[in-house]
Amino acid sequence: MGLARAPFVTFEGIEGSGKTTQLGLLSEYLAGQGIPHVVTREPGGTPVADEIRRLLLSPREERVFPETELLLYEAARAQHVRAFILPALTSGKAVLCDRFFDATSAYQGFSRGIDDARIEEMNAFASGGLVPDLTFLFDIDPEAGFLRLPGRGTRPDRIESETIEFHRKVREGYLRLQAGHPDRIVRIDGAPPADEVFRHVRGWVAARLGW
Ligand code: T5A
Repeated sequence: MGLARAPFVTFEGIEGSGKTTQLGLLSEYLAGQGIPHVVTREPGGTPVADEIRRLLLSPREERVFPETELLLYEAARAQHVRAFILPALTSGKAVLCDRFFDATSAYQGFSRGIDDARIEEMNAFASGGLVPDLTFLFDIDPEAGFLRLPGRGTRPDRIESETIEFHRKVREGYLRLQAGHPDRIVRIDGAPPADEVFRHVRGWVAARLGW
Protein backbone atom coordinates (compact mmCIF):
# COMPACT_ATOMS: atom_id res chain seq x y z
CA MET A 1 0.00 0.00 0.00
CA GLY A 2 2.97 2.31 0.75
CA LEU A 3 1.13 5.03 2.73
CA ALA A 4 3.14 7.07 5.26
CA ARG A 5 -0.03 7.37 7.34
CA ALA A 6 -3.18 5.33 7.92
CA PRO A 7 -5.78 5.25 5.13
CA PHE A 8 -8.35 8.01 4.69
CA VAL A 9 -11.65 6.75 3.26
CA THR A 10 -14.61 8.97 2.38
CA PHE A 11 -18.29 8.18 1.76
CA GLU A 12 -20.30 10.25 -0.69
CA GLY A 13 -23.72 10.29 -2.31
CA ILE A 14 -26.96 12.21 -2.39
CA GLU A 15 -29.37 12.25 0.58
CA GLY A 16 -30.71 8.77 1.31
CA SER A 17 -28.04 7.02 -0.77
CA GLY A 18 -27.15 4.94 2.31
CA LYS A 19 -23.58 6.18 2.80
CA THR A 20 -23.95 6.66 6.58
CA THR A 21 -25.30 3.11 6.88
CA GLN A 22 -22.35 1.72 4.86
CA LEU A 23 -19.82 3.69 6.89
CA GLY A 24 -21.31 2.17 10.06
CA LEU A 25 -21.12 -1.35 8.60
CA LEU A 26 -17.48 -0.86 7.58
CA SER A 27 -16.62 0.48 11.03
CA GLU A 28 -18.20 -2.60 12.67
CA TYR A 29 -16.29 -4.84 10.30
CA LEU A 30 -12.96 -3.09 11.02
CA ALA A 31 -13.60 -3.25 14.77
CA GLY A 32 -14.15 -7.01 14.40
CA GLN A 33 -10.80 -7.27 12.57
CA GLY A 34 -9.01 -5.19 15.23
CA ILE A 35 -8.13 -2.46 12.69
CA PRO A 36 -7.69 0.89 14.51
CA HIS A 37 -9.91 3.57 13.03
CA VAL A 38 -12.13 6.54 13.84
CA VAL A 39 -15.43 7.64 12.33
CA THR A 40 -16.31 11.25 11.55
CA ARG A 41 -18.44 13.40 9.28
CA GLU A 42 -18.59 16.70 7.41
CA PRO A 43 -19.62 19.30 8.10
CA GLY A 44 -18.59 18.67 11.70
CA GLY A 45 -16.17 16.46 13.59
CA THR A 46 -14.87 19.00 16.13
CA PRO A 47 -16.75 21.40 18.46
CA VAL A 48 -16.01 24.41 16.21
CA ALA A 49 -16.92 22.53 13.02
CA ASP A 50 -20.10 21.25 14.68
CA GLU A 51 -21.12 24.84 15.40
CA ILE A 52 -20.59 25.67 11.73
CA ARG A 53 -22.69 22.59 10.85
CA ARG A 54 -25.59 23.98 12.87
CA LEU A 55 -25.24 27.32 11.09
CA LEU A 56 -25.27 25.59 7.71
CA LEU A 57 -28.05 23.08 8.15
CA SER A 58 -30.67 24.81 10.31
CA PRO A 59 -33.66 25.86 8.21
CA ARG A 60 -33.81 29.69 8.22
CA GLU A 61 -35.70 32.58 6.65
CA GLU A 62 -32.67 34.60 5.54
CA ARG A 63 -31.30 33.51 2.19
CA VAL A 64 -27.89 31.86 2.48
CA PHE A 65 -25.91 32.76 -0.66
CA PRO A 66 -23.83 30.09 -2.45
CA GLU A 67 -20.62 32.00 -1.66
CA THR A 68 -21.48 32.08 2.06
CA GLU A 69 -22.32 28.39 1.98
CA LEU A 70 -19.03 27.52 0.25
CA LEU A 71 -16.94 29.50 2.75
CA LEU A 72 -18.71 27.92 5.73
CA TYR A 73 -18.27 24.34 4.46
CA GLU A 74 -14.58 25.06 3.78
CA ALA A 75 -14.13 26.71 7.19
CA ALA A 76 -15.56 23.63 8.90
CA ARG A 77 -13.27 21.43 6.77
CA ALA A 78 -10.13 23.46 7.55
CA GLN A 79 -10.77 22.94 11.27
CA HIS A 80 -11.74 19.27 10.93
CA VAL A 81 -8.66 18.32 8.88
CA ARG A 82 -6.17 20.00 11.20
CA ALA A 83 -7.78 19.29 14.58
CA PHE A 84 -9.09 15.77 13.99
CA ILE A 85 -8.36 13.98 10.70
CA LEU A 86 -4.60 14.53 10.34
CA PRO A 87 -3.79 13.77 14.00
CA ALA A 88 -5.75 10.50 13.72
CA LEU A 89 -4.08 9.49 10.44
CA THR A 90 -0.58 10.24 11.62
CA SER A 91 -1.16 8.31 14.87
CA GLY A 92 -1.97 5.22 12.78
CA LYS A 93 -5.76 5.29 12.89
CA ALA A 94 -7.67 5.00 9.65
CA VAL A 95 -10.33 7.69 9.20
CA LEU A 96 -13.79 6.89 7.78
CA CYS A 97 -15.40 10.21 6.90
CA ASP A 98 -19.06 10.75 5.96
CA ARG A 99 -18.63 13.29 3.11
CA PHE A 100 -15.51 15.35 2.31
CA PHE A 101 -14.51 17.78 -0.42
CA ASP A 102 -16.28 15.91 -3.24
CA ALA A 103 -19.54 17.01 -1.57
CA THR A 104 -18.46 20.64 -2.03
CA SER A 105 -17.72 19.99 -5.71
CA ALA A 106 -21.11 18.34 -6.24
CA TYR A 107 -23.34 20.63 -4.10
CA GLN A 108 -21.74 24.08 -4.15
CA GLY A 109 -19.98 23.57 -7.50
CA PHE A 110 -22.14 21.57 -9.83
CA SER A 111 -25.56 22.21 -8.28
CA ARG A 112 -25.21 25.78 -6.95
CA GLY A 113 -23.09 26.77 -9.97
CA ILE A 114 -19.84 28.07 -8.46
CA ASP A 115 -17.08 27.48 -11.02
CA ASP A 116 -14.89 24.37 -10.82
CA ALA A 117 -11.55 26.17 -10.63
CA ARG A 118 -12.62 28.17 -7.58
CA ILE A 119 -14.03 25.08 -5.86
CA GLU A 120 -10.86 23.09 -6.50
CA GLU A 121 -8.70 25.88 -5.14
CA MET A 122 -10.86 26.27 -2.02
CA ASN A 123 -11.01 22.50 -1.46
CA ALA A 124 -7.21 22.26 -1.66
CA PHE A 125 -6.76 25.25 0.67
CA ALA A 126 -9.16 23.94 3.32
CA SER A 127 -7.92 20.36 3.21
CA GLY A 128 -4.25 21.44 3.22
CA GLY A 129 -3.70 19.14 0.23
CA LEU A 130 -5.10 16.04 1.97
CA VAL A 131 -6.79 13.76 -0.58
CA PRO A 132 -8.77 10.61 0.32
CA ASP A 133 -7.07 7.31 -0.55
CA LEU A 134 -10.43 5.80 -1.47
CA THR A 135 -13.85 7.38 -1.95
CA PHE A 136 -17.11 5.45 -2.20
CA LEU A 137 -19.88 7.05 -4.23
CA PHE A 138 -23.24 5.42 -3.44
CA ASP A 139 -25.35 6.18 -6.45
CA ILE A 140 -29.13 6.23 -6.31
CA ASP A 141 -32.00 7.96 -8.05
CA PRO A 142 -32.95 11.05 -5.94
CA GLU A 143 -36.63 10.04 -5.75
CA ALA A 144 -35.65 6.64 -4.32
CA GLY A 145 -33.21 8.31 -1.89
CA PHE A 146 -35.86 10.71 -0.60
CA LEU A 147 -38.32 7.88 0.02
CA ARG A 148 -35.78 6.48 2.53
CA LEU A 149 -35.33 9.63 4.60
CA PRO A 150 -38.40 9.31 6.88
CA GLY A 151 -36.87 6.00 8.10
CA ARG A 152 -34.07 8.08 9.68
CA GLY A 153 -36.49 9.75 12.09
CA THR A 154 -35.08 13.31 11.68
CA ARG A 155 -36.65 16.35 9.99
CA PRO A 156 -35.32 17.53 6.60
CA ASP A 157 -32.48 20.05 7.00
CA ARG A 158 -31.93 23.22 4.93
CA ILE A 159 -30.18 21.40 2.06
CA GLU A 160 -32.54 18.41 2.05
CA SER A 161 -35.40 20.88 1.63
CA GLU A 162 -34.04 21.91 -1.81
CA THR A 163 -35.96 20.87 -4.96
CA ILE A 164 -35.63 17.43 -6.54
CA GLU A 165 -34.03 19.20 -9.53
CA PHE A 166 -31.25 20.47 -7.23
CA HIS A 167 -30.59 16.91 -6.03
CA ARG A 168 -30.61 15.57 -9.60
CA LYS A 169 -27.85 18.03 -10.40
CA VAL A 170 -25.92 16.94 -7.31
CA ARG A 171 -26.13 13.33 -8.51
CA GLU A 172 -24.96 14.35 -11.97
CA GLY A 173 -22.10 16.30 -10.39
CA TYR A 174 -21.01 13.25 -8.40
CA LEU A 175 -21.09 11.03 -11.50
CA ARG A 176 -19.00 13.57 -13.38
CA LEU A 177 -16.47 13.66 -10.52
CA GLN A 178 -16.26 9.86 -10.54
CA ALA A 179 -15.58 9.90 -14.28
CA GLY A 180 -12.77 12.42 -13.69
CA HIS A 181 -11.17 10.45 -10.82
CA PRO A 182 -11.86 6.79 -11.63
CA ASP A 183 -8.85 5.54 -9.63
CA ARG A 184 -9.88 7.22 -6.39
CA ILE A 185 -13.70 7.25 -6.58
CA VAL A 186 -15.55 3.94 -6.74
CA ARG A 187 -19.21 4.08 -7.81
CA ILE A 188 -21.44 1.54 -6.10
CA ASP A 189 -25.14 1.08 -6.86
CA GLY A 190 -26.89 2.24 -3.65
CA ALA A 191 -30.31 0.82 -4.55
CA PRO A 192 -29.98 -2.85 -3.40
CA PRO A 193 -30.45 -3.88 0.26
CA ALA A 194 -27.74 -2.61 2.62
CA ASP A 195 -26.05 -6.01 3.15
CA GLU A 196 -25.73 -6.50 -0.59
CA VAL A 197 -24.24 -3.00 -1.03
CA PHE A 198 -21.82 -3.77 1.81
CA ARG A 199 -20.50 -6.87 0.03
CA HIS A 200 -19.17 -4.54 -2.67
CA VAL A 201 -17.66 -2.18 -0.09
CA ARG A 202 -15.86 -5.09 1.56
CA GLY A 203 -14.56 -6.28 -1.78
CA TRP A 204 -13.12 -2.86 -2.56
CA VAL A 205 -11.46 -2.29 0.82
CA ALA A 206 -9.90 -5.74 0.63
CA ALA A 207 -8.54 -5.08 -2.85
CA ARG A 208 -7.41 -1.49 -2.30
CA LEU A 209 -6.40 -1.33 1.35
CA GLY A 210 -5.78 -4.94 2.27
CA TRP A 211 -8.55 -4.87 4.93
N1 T5A B 1 -22.97 19.31 2.12
C1 T5A B 1 -21.99 18.66 2.83
C2 T5A B 1 -22.65 20.27 1.15
O1 T5A B 1 -23.55 20.88 0.54
N2 T5A B 1 -21.33 20.55 0.92
C3 T5A B 1 -20.31 19.94 1.61
O2 T5A B 1 -19.12 20.24 1.37
C4 T5A B 1 -20.66 18.94 2.61
C5 T5A B 1 -19.58 18.25 3.39
C6 T5A B 1 -24.98 17.18 5.24
C7 T5A B 1 -25.55 18.11 4.19
O3 T5A B 1 -24.57 19.06 3.83
C8 T5A B 1 -24.39 19.05 2.42
C9 T5A B 1 -24.86 17.70 1.96
C10 T5A B 1 -25.95 17.37 2.94
O4 T5A B 1 -27.15 17.92 2.44
P1 T5A B 1 -26.08 15.30 6.68
O5 T5A B 1 -26.98 15.44 7.84
O6 T5A B 1 -24.72 14.84 7.00
O7 T5A B 1 -26.05 16.68 5.91
O8 T5A B 1 -26.93 14.42 5.72
P2 T5A B 1 -26.54 13.37 4.68
O9 T5A B 1 -25.06 13.35 4.55
O10 T5A B 1 -27.29 13.62 3.44
O11 T5A B 1 -26.98 11.99 5.33
P3 T5A B 1 -28.33 11.21 5.25
O12 T5A B 1 -28.44 10.50 6.55
O13 T5A B 1 -29.47 12.05 4.91
O14 T5A B 1 -28.17 10.23 4.06
P4 T5A B 1 -27.40 8.87 3.88
O15 T5A B 1 -26.16 8.88 4.66
O16 T5A B 1 -27.26 8.69 2.44
O17 T5A B 1 -28.40 7.76 4.35
P5 T5A B 1 -28.45 6.76 5.59
O18 T5A B 1 -27.42 5.73 5.48
O19 T5A B 1 -28.54 7.54 6.86
O20 T5A B 1 -29.85 6.11 5.26
C11 T5A B 1 -31.06 6.85 5.22
C12 T5A B 1 -32.23 5.86 5.51
O21 T5A B 1 -32.23 4.83 4.50
C13 T5A B 1 -32.07 3.54 5.09
C14 T5A B 1 -31.47 3.79 6.47
O22 T5A B 1 -31.81 2.77 7.37
C15 T5A B 1 -32.10 5.14 6.86
O23 T5A B 1 -33.37 4.94 7.38
N3 T5A B 1 -31.17 2.78 4.21
C16 T5A B 1 -31.59 1.86 3.32
N4 T5A B 1 -32.81 1.41 3.01
C17 T5A B 1 -32.88 0.46 2.04
N5 T5A B 1 -31.80 -0.04 1.37
C18 T5A B 1 -30.56 0.39 1.67
N6 T5A B 1 -29.50 -0.08 0.98
C19 T5A B 1 -30.41 1.40 2.67
N7 T5A B 1 -29.34 2.04 3.18
C20 T5A B 1 -29.82 2.89 4.12
